[in-house]
Amino acid sequence: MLVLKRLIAVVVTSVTVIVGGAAALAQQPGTGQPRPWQLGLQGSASPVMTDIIWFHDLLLWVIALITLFVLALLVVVMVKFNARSNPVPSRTTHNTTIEVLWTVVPVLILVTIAVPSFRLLFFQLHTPPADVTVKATGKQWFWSYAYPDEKFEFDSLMVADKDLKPGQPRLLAVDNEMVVPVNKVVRVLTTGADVIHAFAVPSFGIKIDAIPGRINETWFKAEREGVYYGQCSELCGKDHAFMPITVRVVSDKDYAAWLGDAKKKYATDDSRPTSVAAVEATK
Ligand SMILES: [Cu+2]
Repeated sequence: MLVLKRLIAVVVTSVTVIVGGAAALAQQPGTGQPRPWQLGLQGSASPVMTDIIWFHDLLLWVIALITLFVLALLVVVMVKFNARSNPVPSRTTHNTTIEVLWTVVPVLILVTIAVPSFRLLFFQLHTPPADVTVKATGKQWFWSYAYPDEKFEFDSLMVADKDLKPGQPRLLAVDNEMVVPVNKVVRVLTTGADVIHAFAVPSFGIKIDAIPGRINETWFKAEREGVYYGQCSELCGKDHAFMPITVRVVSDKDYAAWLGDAKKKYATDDSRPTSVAAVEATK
């Protein structure tokens, strides 16, 4: 018994130290970008991400309770039914009640999980009528954003360490940000120009492959103004880690002003077919 007590004491102490230390180090999760020593998901800035966080927390409770229950069963077995305290073991092999229970209870738990899981899946996959459409093309190794309704497109490249301005996070900031209005449904179309990339912005709860030769679709509705960062999330070559995504969410007025500027700044010459322009650009 002494050994068991010491063992329990060691386990309890180490769990307390680990959990306490992690909690002390862990910062509140940032919204829009990660924080050093952050635990958990990034904060939510969209309805989909709010639901993802809720579902994640629900699952955490379910998993924790099941794990504790199994641990308790194991401890009971170890204490009550070891060779010393229970020298003559029972020869029971079947118990209908328990067999029905351990089949039905897990099924009920899975059904309880499945209902909110499918609801979230449909919420993510069904794009509501969009206010703004942005096409994000993954390229080795940067993103291009096209606003098809406004007829312009621009490239978005990572800011090198030496050029970072105060407040710009390393490896996440870009020169030309994708800009969208606040509280509007933004439809994001993704494709790849060379290999498979993936467009992901954690605070919006979106992550979708950008595949050459096909268009994928996802959506988000940013509920607060601010700057939100993401990264390419499909290993796409040597500079995969250096093609971040920056989304700036602004008011309707600022968005209209940005659109006006952007149309001039990124104006495409419609008189030439784009393929010819692209070939000439490489010369
Ligand atoms: Cu990529």
